[in-house]
Amino acid sequence: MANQLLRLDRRGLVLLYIFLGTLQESGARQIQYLVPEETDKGFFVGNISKDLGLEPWELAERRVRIVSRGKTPLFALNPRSGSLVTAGRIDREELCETVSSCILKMEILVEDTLKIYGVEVEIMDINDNAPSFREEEVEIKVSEHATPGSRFPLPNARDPDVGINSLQGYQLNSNSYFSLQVRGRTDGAKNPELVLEGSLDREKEAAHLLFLTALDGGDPVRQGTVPIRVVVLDINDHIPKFTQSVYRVSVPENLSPGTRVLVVNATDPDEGINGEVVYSFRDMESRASEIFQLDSQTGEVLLQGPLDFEKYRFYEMEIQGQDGGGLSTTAKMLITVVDVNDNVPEITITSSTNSVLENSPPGTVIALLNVQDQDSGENGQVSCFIPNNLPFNLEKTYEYYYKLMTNRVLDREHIQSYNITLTATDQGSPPLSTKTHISLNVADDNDNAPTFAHSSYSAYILENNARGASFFSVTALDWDSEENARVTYSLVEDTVQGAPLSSYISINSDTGVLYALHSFDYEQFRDLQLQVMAHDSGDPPLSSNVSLSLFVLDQNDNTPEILYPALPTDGSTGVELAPRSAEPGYLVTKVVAVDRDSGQNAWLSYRLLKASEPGLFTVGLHTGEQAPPNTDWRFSQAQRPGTSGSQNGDETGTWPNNQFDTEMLQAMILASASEAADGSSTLGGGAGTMGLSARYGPQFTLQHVPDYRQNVYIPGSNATLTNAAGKRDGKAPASGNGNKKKSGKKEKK
Ligand SMILES: *[C@@H]1O[C@H](CO)[C@@H](O)[C@H](O)[C@H]1NC(C)=O
Ligand SMILES: *[C@@H]1O[C@H](CO)[C@@H](O)[C@H](O)[C@H]1NC(C)=O
Ligand SMILES: *[C@@H]1O[C@H](CO)[C@@H](O)[C@H](O)[C@H]1NC(C)=O
Ligand SMILES: *[C@@H]1O[C@H](CO)[C@@H](O)[C@H](O)[C@H]1NC(C)=O
Ligand SMILES: CC(=O)N[C@H]1CO[C@H](CO)[C@@H](O)[C@@H]1O
Repeated sequence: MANQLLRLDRRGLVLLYIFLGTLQESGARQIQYLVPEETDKGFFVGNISKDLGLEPWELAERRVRIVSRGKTPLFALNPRSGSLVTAGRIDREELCETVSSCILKMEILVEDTLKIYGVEVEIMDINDNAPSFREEEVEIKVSEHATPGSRFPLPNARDPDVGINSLQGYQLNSNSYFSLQVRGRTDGAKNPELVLEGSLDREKEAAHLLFLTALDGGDPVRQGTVPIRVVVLDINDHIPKFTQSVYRVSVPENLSPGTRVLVVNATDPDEGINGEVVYSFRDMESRASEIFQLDSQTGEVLLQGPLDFEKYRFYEMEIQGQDGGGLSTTAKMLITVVDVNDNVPEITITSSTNSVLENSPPGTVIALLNVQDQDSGENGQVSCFIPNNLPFNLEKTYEYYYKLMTNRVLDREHIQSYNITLTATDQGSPPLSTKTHISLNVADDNDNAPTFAHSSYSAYILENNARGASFFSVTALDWDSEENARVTYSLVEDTVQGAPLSSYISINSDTGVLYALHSFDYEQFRDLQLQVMAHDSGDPPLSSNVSLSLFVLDQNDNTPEILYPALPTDGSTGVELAPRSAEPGYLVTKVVAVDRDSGQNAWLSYRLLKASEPGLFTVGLHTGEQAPPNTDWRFSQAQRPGTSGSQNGDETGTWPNNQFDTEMLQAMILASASEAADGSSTLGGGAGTMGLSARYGPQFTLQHVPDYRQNVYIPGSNATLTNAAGKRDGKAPASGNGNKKKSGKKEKK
């Protein structure tokens, strides 16, 4: 099109010259010139002298000049060369703006002939202007989802040059999204438009920078460029996307509330609220919603309630991420709770007895128990034990069941009850343990018989006792308990002198107190052997026996009996003969008396009650001899009745009162009585005479004296005198009158 214009102009130029030639021939004096704009001052416009038909020098002579119209003259005459020249720089665009042919008219006056010539100078355009845009930068907003083919107007460029030098067209830098289309308007102007060629993706390229170039047809071509910034407007064309489709996390069950468990993250490449994601749980079961809390903005999942591995060890939740445009996506969250040793083992006594019979065989089951631990793994592995100093074993039976049983025979009398501590410990680190106690009573078995403190007892009772008098009590202890320890006393049936024992003695079955049912006569019998039985109330009962010796003690209930001299049976008084020449101290006779009692009660002393001639005769206080003897004819000093040698020679010695002396005395009596009974006695007579005949003469034999040897008893012993009793070792009598009758006193025991 530019070339076409150029061709038209050239044709015009040819026409112009033809026209000029015509003017010259007709002499119409219309002179036409063509001068380019923007020339320097003095630029040759045309040979005016020649066109006026003058010689150059005639211009001055004939006073040729340009008629001025008051405006700054654009042209001037050069009189030397006869040329019309420019008076200054000429800007066609300033003179004619966009008018395509810019012709300036002026007149030249030849004063000497007063001829006027019209001169037309056409200012020729040169490409001195580049196309330009009014905007420095253009921004175009295009929606991301604009369809290909969409058009967007672009700014027009301007070029004040004319013709070929003016704006000829536009160009767009090459790019894959946009193309340029120029639409011609009816007025010939051209409007550039941007055409969308492909789909836009804001998330790929949020803006495109294009350059629109406007070109003219000059030589060289001039151009102007404007940057076009295409901004892609976001649409919510992206769904949020979680960084993981499944979030897995393991947390220890003792995690404290408020702790962050994990962070979920969903991204959305859209812009603004289209890209802002809020998080929420979807269809969350209530138990999880109580325990976890999701921050809708940050995606942080916090623990808000306590975890308990033993209740729930796994949580599965669906989380949703939604952008401001309402698009959403989901992901899974799997939370595994890890066990921590936070449960103490538990001991459950499934069944137990609180008492076990003593003597039960080893292996008797006391309790069945079960240990448990809510924890898992090693934290839940429990072992159970008891102290090993107890007579019990703890045996594992089935899984976590244990049997507590005895491992030896128990003895209630040794240990009555046990407090068994059961300890259950798990294998966690650190381990947890629990203790429980089983108290076990050992029930009594009747395995102990009542026992008496002594193997035998001796009891004493004074003769002539009151009937029903208690004289002794026995006690037997039984180490068992209750009925098994309740002791009952009884007498083992026996006969005493043909009568049942029970007619003599009775015993209180509860207290063990013994009563005499009989008034005993020492002179009848002195001792009684009996057996007391103690038995408990067990089933079967156990018993034990003890022997008891009851000794009857003498009381002075018999009067002495004078055996010699015997009262004559004819009623006369007895006569003892003494020689007239008898010296003082002559033994006239010996009074012999006996007493059925024993001991002190049989200790006799003699006194004269009545004498016709007082002082002529005396009787020995103890001997019944009377001329008072100097010494005891029979006893050595040491043997003398009384308290040994301390009362040496005391014929009137008192009978000892204390127990010790009594016993000693009895022993001495026993000794001499035995001696008397002994045939080898120094006082000896024949057997059965007890030595009396030797001492007192042949007429004095046992027939005269009752045998009271049995009156001598040793307390605590049932020994009595017999003919075989020990020998005497007494001294010879102090008296020199060994041939005289001796007192029978020594027969008394
Ligand atoms: C989410 O993930 C994206 C992409 O990995 C990352 O750039 C962004 O920082 C993450 N946001 C958070 C809160 O971690
Ligand atoms: C058993 O012993 C424990 C600790 O020694 C004690 O706490 C508990 O009271 C006892 N139980 C009985 C029944 O005595
Ligand atoms: C005690 O004596 C009675 C009667 O003689 C007898 O039956 C019983 O077995 C005796 N008890 C013991 C333990 O010897
Ligand atoms: C009592 O005497 C008898 C013989 O007569 C004897 O067997 C018994 O052991 C004596 N008892 C005591 C306690 O001395
Ligand atoms: C500059 C130029 O070419 N001047 C010419 C103008 O015409 C006359 C004849 O009329 C010539 O003599 C000049 O040389």
